[in-house]
Amino acid sequence: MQRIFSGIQPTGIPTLGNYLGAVRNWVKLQDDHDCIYCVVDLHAITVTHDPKTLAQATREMAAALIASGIDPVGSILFHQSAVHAHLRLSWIFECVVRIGWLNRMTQFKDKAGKDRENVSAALYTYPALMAADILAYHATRVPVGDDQRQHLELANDVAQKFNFDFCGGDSFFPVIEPLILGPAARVMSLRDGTKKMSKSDPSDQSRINLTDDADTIAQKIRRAKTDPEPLPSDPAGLEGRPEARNLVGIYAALTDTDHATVLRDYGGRGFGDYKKALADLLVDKLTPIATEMRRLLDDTATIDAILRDGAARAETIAEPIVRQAEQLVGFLRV
Ligand code: AQP
Repeated sequence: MQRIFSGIQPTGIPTLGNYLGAVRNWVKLQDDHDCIYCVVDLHAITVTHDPKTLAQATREMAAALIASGIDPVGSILFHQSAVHAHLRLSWIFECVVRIGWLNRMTQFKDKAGKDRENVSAALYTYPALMAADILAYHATRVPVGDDQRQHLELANDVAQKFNFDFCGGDSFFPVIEPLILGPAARVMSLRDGTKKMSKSDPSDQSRINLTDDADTIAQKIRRAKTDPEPLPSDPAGLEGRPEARNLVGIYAALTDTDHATVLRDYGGRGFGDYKKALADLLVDKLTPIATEMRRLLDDTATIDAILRDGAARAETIAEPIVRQAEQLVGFLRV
């Protein structure tokens, strides 16, 4: 079985974007892959964070993943800071990655914005840690949203350069294949169809959180930005209408169909009707997850035990791989 690795930052309650772009696919992949899923708390501190809430946010993210269908027994679920192999390999990769490669990363440009001189150095080198997260397990398939495609290309460049520099071209680190699946690989903000939906967006109205109740979901969808035209009857008519495209993509993803199928049913209709149907569908799909998440969070000792067990199992896989990488680099072992 091929090995899957993917991670999610405990930087807030997961959004519909995280769910449709990543987590829902993680759940499906468990059937026929060896899966390792990680709450990436080391990544979460690359931006300003509150140390008083990080541990609880990590538990909440683990609960959200289990409530969404991640099986912590059949798969491995753990938090990144508990397995030190990630950091050891990340340092090696920081020495392999070239500044010119990091300069091209659009996520850094988006997150740093105009305050570039003032963000952490770790936000800049984030893709080296991400490459280490995956390659410490020799994982070959990485399910992510479309926003992470560029980071995975960089991870492959890092692996290739490491193999060339330290292994005479042998493939010690494998090639990673991004799995970018479904019609909602990039869910956009409800307030601006050109911006991705993010859990740390300052506007709560821009996103659906997995814990939102039925009234909140209905209200956010009702207020979602749209244009004055009715829905088109085929996908070509979504061109230049980012908000309409986003709302259609969400419906398609939730019903496991595509834009064309949704537009066959709703083409020609106004957004009033469509938004009502979309809100009902969202409530139907998300309410069971929120309920299960609340139940799990009543027993934090069990969540902690799951993460501890996951970290021990993850370490068993990563430790020999990272030790071998250290040997290839030439560190003295005494
Ligand atoms: N809007 C999105 N549409 C589709 N997929 C998305 N993902 C994130 N946003 C969308 C996917 O979710 C996984 C976990 O993401 P992350 O938490 O590690 O980092 P992120 O991509 O930076 O997500 P956020 O929600 O935007 O977090 P913040 O606000 O903290 O930066 C990834 O696979 C990602 O592709």
